[in-house]
This record gives sequence, structure tokens and C-alpha cells, in this order.
Amino acid sequence: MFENLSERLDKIFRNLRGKGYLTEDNIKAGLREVRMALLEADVNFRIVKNFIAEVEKRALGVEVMKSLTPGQQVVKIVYEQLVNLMDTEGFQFKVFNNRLTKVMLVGLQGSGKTTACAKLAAFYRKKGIKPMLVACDVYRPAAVDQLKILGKQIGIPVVSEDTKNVLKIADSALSMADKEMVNLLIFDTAGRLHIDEPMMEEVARLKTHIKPDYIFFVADATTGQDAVTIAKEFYDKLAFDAVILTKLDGDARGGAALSIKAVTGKPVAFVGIGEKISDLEIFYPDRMASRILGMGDVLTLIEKAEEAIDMEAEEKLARKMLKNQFTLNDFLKQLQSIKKMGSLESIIRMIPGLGRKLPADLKIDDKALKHIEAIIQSMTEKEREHPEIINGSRRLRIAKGCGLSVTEVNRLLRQFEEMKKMLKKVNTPQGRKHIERMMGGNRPEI
Ligand SMILES: Nc1nc2c(ncn2[C@@H]2O[C@H](COP(=O)(O)OP(=O)(O)O)[C@@H](O)[C@H]2O)c(=O)[nH]1
Ligand SMILES: [Mg+2]
Repeated sequence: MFENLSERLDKIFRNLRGKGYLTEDNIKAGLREVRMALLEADVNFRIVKNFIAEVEKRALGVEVMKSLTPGQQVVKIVYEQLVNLMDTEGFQFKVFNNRLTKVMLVGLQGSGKTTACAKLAAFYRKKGIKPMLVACDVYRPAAVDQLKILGKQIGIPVVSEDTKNVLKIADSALSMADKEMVNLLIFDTAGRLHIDEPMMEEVARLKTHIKPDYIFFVADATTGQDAVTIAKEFYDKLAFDAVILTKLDGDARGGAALSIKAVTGKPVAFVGIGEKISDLEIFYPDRMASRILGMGDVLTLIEKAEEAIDMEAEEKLARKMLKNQFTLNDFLKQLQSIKKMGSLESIIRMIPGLGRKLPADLKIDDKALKHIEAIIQSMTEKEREHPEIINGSRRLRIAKGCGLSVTEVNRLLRQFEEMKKMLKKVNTPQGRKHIERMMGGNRPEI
């Protein structure tokens, strides 16, 4: 999903990564590309225009975080704007197991309404809700049968009647739901190939009659801006509450997902990601934004860096590393701050440029972190600063002090030596430049 958009954005930000500072020029060049990428993804042009203006305003005013490259900083802003664009705040689909919630699905023929009815019913039954389906698409000959078959397949009752009067069917369903103590009554409705007045009027009549708690507009994501235009027309007539975006599995561009909230004012609540009944997910704007950017690792790094790292201390440490003055004390401090962030190995591998330099077989076991900490803590201050003085008898004493074996003490010292060797390798003009960039600019004293 969204392959094209993710790929393009990834390339744009990779180019920005090499640029040093966020300047008006490099932001503009980058955003021009983002703009093209969004338009090619079939996002509504007015939305794209506002989006770019907003990102630009924020990017220009912002100070680049020391641990990020300019490209990453722009990714962060674009990411946050994408989340805003698809925001679901203010909407909550609430279903209770002690009363009835009435839901109506509307949309064009073929958008996935009938399938979505069954998916929703199955989704909520798993949560202890008692659902029932109502077949109100009385025009397409096979529509009622399709819902009945789906209902049978998942063991959920379907109300249908041999009449074209949908209000009558709705009445039967309401009294049946009351009798059976149903919690979630889902009305499948008719949709034509194009919007037409009689169809709209019938759905509007059904709405007035049953007074649904929620109306979901079902949109086929693969139709891009058409889905968005139709959503707007449905919204003007029916004022739906949220959108179920189907066939996202077949949507390589993402335009509908990105535009529908901005155009209708109503968020996507669920997404269909396949033909199977279980292929329904709650829609989370943040997850969708990171899927679109295809930059899970960079985003996670940014988030974690913001949460846990003391930037100044990091910078000092990086400089020490470059000067080859990195000691076991620094290692210990580093371990302690890294423990807050997650697995040591995953963090190291997320650092752009550095991750790739690490040997693939370098395994840092998280359980070993505690041991390493214990070993260093039972060393004297002098030993931590000058590990070369740690001879056989000191090793034995340290091992006893932390309750671990001499082998483990040896392993740590060996690992530390290897790490220093590795740092020496990174400590080339090119490596230094990279770290300088990570720290946000040229620092002549390094
Ligand atoms: N790939 C995929 N196909 C879907 C999805 N939702 C529905 N479909 C298919 O789309 C077609 C039309 O669905 P249907 O529920 O009959 O649409 P309706 O006319 O709006 O009721 C069917 O072949 C479904 O299997 C989805 O999320 N992914
Ligand atoms: Mg149908």
C-alpha cells in the first residue's frame, strides 16, 4: 500500500539528509518534491497546497535537533502534518454490551458495504457484543443472498424480508433486535453505480426512520479522488459520522486516505485490507502516516531521542568517542540511558550511517546489559577509566564482587576493546563528518 508515495518521499528525504542545515532553499527544493509526490498519490490539490504551506512554515521556524539530520527533521514535521490531516479526534465509535447501537452503512455499489457489514459484526462479536445484520439492499437481486451467505458463514443472524419496502424490513429488524437483546444492529443499504436522487432519498428516509447512532460512508480507496468527491456528495445529503475505507490492500497511491477527512470533515474510522472477514482494522492516523512515509525506523529514532536523551551529554560523549577517550564509565552511563530507550542493538542500528557499519553478527543481548552494568559497577574508579590495568587478580575480584564468572568479566573487557576498535574505524574524516552532521553542524574543535 502507498508504495509509490513512500518510495518517493524516502528518496527526497535521503537527499536532504546530506545537506547540513535546514535553509529556505533546501526546504523549498525538498517540499517541491513532496508536493509532486502527494499530487501523484492522487491527493486533492487544495489539500496538498495547504499541507506544503504548513510544513514550510513549521520547518523554517524550527531549530534542528542536534541528534537529527535536516532531512530527518523535515520527516518529523511532514509526519506530524500527515497525522493532523487524517486526524480522528472527536470521533469515537462506542458499542455497549447492555444496549442497542444502530449503525447504517451507505455508499456506492461495489464499494464494499455488504462485506464491511459482515466484517464489523464479526469484529465486535469478538469483543463480546451481540450483532445482527439487516438486508436493506432490495434492488440488486443477489444482494440479500450475499449478506445471508456471509451471515451464515460467520454465524450472525441476518434479517431480510420479501418486500421492496425497506422501512418495513427495518421495523422487523428493530423488533427482532429488541427481542433477541442485540447490541449492534447493522443496516446494509442499496448503492447504485452513480449517485442518483431516488437512491439518496430512500437512504435518507431510512435514516429518518431508524435514527441510527452512526452512519458510516463506505469508500473504495482504489478509486482515489472519485471516492473523495462522492464522499462529499453523500455527506451533504446524509451527514455521515465517519468513513470505512475499503480495499486499502489494493491502493498503491493513498490519495483517498489522505484527502477524505480534509474534504468532508469526517475521519476514517475503519479500513478494509482484504476480502476476508477478518480483514478489517481500526484506523490509526499515526500508524498510517508512518506507513505512508515508510520510515518507521527514523520516526522511532526521533521519538525515542526526544523522550530519553540528554542532548548535551550525548554530544560530549560523541566527542569523547571521536577522540578515543571513551571509558568504561562512559560505557556504563551510555548503557543506563540506552536502557530507557529500548534494546541496545536496535538503537545502535537505527543510527543512520552507523547501523550499516556494524558487523551483521554483532549481537548485543539485552539480558547481558544487566550483567555488564553489574560488572562495571564492581570495578574501581581507576579500573573504569583505565581498563588496561585490569589484570588476572583484579578480574577475579571484580567477578566475585558482582557474583558473575571471570569468563563474563573477560568477555565484557574484550567487547569493550572491540567497541573502541570499531570507533577508531568510524573515526575517519568521513565518519567524523557524519557525526558532526548528526550533532547539527560543524564543530571545529572535534
Ligand atoms: N481486496 C479487497 N476487496 C474488498 C474489500 N472489501 C470488499 N471487497 C470486495 O469488493 C467487492 C464488492 O464488495 P461488496 O461488499 O459486495 O460491495 P457493496 O456493493 O458496496 O455491498 C467484493 O468482491 C468484495 O469481496 C477489501 O477491503 N479489500
Ligand atoms: Mg452490497
